[in-house]
Amino acid sequence: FIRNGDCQIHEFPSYFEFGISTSAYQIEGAWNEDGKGENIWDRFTHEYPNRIADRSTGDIACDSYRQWENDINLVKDLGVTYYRFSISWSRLLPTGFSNKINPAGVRYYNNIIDKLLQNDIEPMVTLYHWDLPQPLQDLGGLTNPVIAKYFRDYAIVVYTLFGDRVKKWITFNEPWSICLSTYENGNHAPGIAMPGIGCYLCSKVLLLAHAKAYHAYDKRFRKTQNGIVGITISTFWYESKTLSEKDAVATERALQMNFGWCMNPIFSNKGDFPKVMKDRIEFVSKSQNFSESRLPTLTPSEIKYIQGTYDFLGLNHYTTRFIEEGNLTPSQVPSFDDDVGVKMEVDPKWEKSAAHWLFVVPWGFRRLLNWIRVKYNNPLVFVTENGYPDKGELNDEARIRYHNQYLTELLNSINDGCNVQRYTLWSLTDNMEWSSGYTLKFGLYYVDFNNSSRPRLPKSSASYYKGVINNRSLPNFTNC
Ligand code: GBH
Repeated sequence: FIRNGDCQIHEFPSYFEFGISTSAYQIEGAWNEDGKGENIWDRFTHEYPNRIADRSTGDIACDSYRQWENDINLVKDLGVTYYRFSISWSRLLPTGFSNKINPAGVRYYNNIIDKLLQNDIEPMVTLYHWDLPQPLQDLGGLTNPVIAKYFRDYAIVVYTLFGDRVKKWITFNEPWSICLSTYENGNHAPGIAMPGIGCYLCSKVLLLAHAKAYHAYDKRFRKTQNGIVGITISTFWYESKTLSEKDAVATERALQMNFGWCMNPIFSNKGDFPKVMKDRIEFVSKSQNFSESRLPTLTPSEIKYIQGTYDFLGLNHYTTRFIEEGNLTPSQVPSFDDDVGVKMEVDPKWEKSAAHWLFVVPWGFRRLLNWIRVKYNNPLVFVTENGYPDKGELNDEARIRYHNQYLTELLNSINDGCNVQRYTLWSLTDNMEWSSGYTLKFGLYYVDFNNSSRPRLPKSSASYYKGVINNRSLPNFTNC
């Protein structure tokens, strides 16, 4: 399904925009200052230091709560036209509920938004980048359907306060990561491992929460504010390891059960979870003696309510795996991996990164973008993250190579007819990489975390990215 030859365009089209991204918990710090409430990452890092690679926390992180002005100067210096950041729910609503708004939180995000606009940088705001207010977790977090309503209330507060100036909204960052890391393997806060059960409950609540926030915007804000609302979904690319029918079927199932899981209900014409996913989980659940599928049903009215709730797709993409058919005989113990039933592999020739999960496979990006074009009727795509982890080198040649190769494939995808209009590099500065703490660095700017004033220094990749943005083309365009 890749259409044309390579190399028809070397320059990014005039409509194409470059941006840079961060998230609140990973950069802000000031976890308990000026009225901010506790969130699940505060609680998790404080209570279970062992579960973070370097026993660190986001208590100070990059100190961006104080250094936001400097950070916007760094954003400005790159020459990007927009900045993707997230709002900390509990900085704005300390208890998570919308009856009490924290004025210092309002001030903080107003300052950021105003300063961005003064510098001709568009704010692109994520409502939920993994930092749920702790009181909502105490009620069951994203497995409790009532949280969908509280998320809508939070979204309404945010639209009301900032929607006069913010015109691009992302409801959730990465449902797949939220559901699996939180409730399947428990690697992320609040660290609840309920394999084969928690992740599916979470996905339904998350979809309803997203849809409620979307409809609220539609009904009450779109007319006056004139912005757009989407969701960011992440996925690896999965490539069949062989040409066999069996492996091709397994590969499609892997794509459907990872990416399609939350993509289908929102972006497909029919809505609902993918059929192959429903069938497989129902079959495995029954054979494990459950009375019904562990994947909750979406009722016809829920399907209708969720379907079509997007103005764009936010896509996070980092890496690729090869797929083979797995052992399809269900084990006695439920788990997501067992439900998917495939074997995932990497090619030993693929270049490694500092993260065990990330291999450099640029061509997978183009395959993915084309698969989305074909399967989902060529939606408007904003790439909301793509990044490379290393140990923090200032002369970060490997990061430059990674981005140049992935951007080459993005250009090829545009040439193939994919409607990709934005590329957002992850990330502005080195930051708190969740369970990996400060052991993995994705920044264009180095941050000295041993120095209490957290000085920033540009890496080589910062000038590389500046050059791409300024020239609107890639150095050493190698695909020709
Ligand atoms: C993004 O997730 C996040 O949005 C961002 O906050 C983060 O800083 C960035 O990536 C870099 O990681 O250890 O084998 O269980 C990317 C998708 C999903 C990648 C979970 C790592 C864990 C793999 N992530 N995955 S594993």
